[in-house]
Amino acid sequence: MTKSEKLFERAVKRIPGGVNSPVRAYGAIGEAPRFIERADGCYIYDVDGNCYIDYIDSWGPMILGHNFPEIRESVVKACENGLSFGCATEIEVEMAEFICERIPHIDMIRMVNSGTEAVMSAVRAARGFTGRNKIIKFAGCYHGHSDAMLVSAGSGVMTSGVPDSAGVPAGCTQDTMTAVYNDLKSVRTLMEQAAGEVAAVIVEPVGANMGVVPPAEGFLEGLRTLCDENGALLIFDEVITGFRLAFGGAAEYFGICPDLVTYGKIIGAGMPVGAYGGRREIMEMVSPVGKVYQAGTLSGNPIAMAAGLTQLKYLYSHPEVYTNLSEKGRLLYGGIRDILKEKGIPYQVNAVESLGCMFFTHQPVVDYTSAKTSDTKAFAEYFKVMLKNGIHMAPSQFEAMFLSNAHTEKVIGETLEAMKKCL
Ligand code: KE4
Repeated sequence: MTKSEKLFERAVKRIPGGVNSPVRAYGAIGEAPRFIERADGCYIYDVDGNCYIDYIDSWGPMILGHNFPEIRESVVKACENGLSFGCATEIEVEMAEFICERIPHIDMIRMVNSGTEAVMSAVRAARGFTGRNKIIKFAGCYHGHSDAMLVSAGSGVMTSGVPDSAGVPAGCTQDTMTAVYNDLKSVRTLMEQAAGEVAAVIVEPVGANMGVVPPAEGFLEGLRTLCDENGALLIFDEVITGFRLAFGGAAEYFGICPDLVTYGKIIGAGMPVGAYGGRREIMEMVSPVGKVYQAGTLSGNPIAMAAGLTQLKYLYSHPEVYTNLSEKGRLLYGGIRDILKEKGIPYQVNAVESLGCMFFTHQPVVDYTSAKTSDTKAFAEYFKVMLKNGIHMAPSQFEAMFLSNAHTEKVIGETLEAMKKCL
């Protein structure tokens, strides 16, 4: 038995499924997950000494690559002053100012500890601000595991094949309505059905939890218009796209102004950080200044802020990272398309900049239903041979590949060579 297998045998006795987040369990793959010991740049190393080119990148935070020196040093330095005070600190002000002064649609921002918390809080703020209860989300989009969002969710929920979750009372989801991604008509119908009751539409501006599904031409603009016409707020869930597609995220990349935005992942550089922000009149609804309660012991934790702010400052002062990521995306996803063409395999490749994935289906993937036509068994076999060839990807068809600035042209070439062998 490998060390990973031995660890997994122990883990399943004491941790549900042996993991602290379901998708890590390789449930869709059918073998023991690799237990990781360390990571550096674009490489990750498991407890058995195997080295892999990493395309999980901790699900997005490691946009500069693992173990980035400036970030590591900022964390070590911050630790010398203590880990947590439960009091206001200067670096929280710096973080808020840094974001608000550079992202035009954010007047105020609140730090929390995960993307789930960010979404849960933004939804509550939207309901508090509008005095309405209904929320429209999209099938296949994943917005964390708060009760109201566990309806036709993507990511690990989709991977598990369980459409929703046990333990969520109907009362928690009765005000969550599900539309079809890239289908404005489905949104308009829901707006008409619940006229005057919709607090917000929440959307992943690029779907990345049903695999990668880009917004169709006019889709995001259409959501903006529908929200304005119906007095609803538009929430961009930018936990994945935030600070990745551009410093200003998908809002900047597509030129759409949401009313609220949620962040996670990159904002914490691998430390537990989420955030939600937006127009002052909405954010001033949030306690202690407003009537929408939201709190957190470790929110704005100084160590996490040190990591996140260092990463954001680097990204802002090195805009070439974004042009690099664009080029890396073209190399990788364009290379996959070339391989499929050469081999006459009609699988689908969806990508937006550094985010992308290959769907094991012959039909275009534009939403949850078309994503689900993918052959997940074929994906599992592909995943296993790619792993054997030193490529570490998300263990699910319904996730994204995350490129970092540490992935070189050489490494992308090696990845494509492995794909040629494995497809
Ligand atoms: P967290 O609570 O996991 O920090 O964020 C929830 C979340 C919210 N919104 C979007 C768009 C997200 O993608 C996520 C979490 N992403 C998944 C990856 N698809 C996290 C991986 C996991 O669940 O282990």
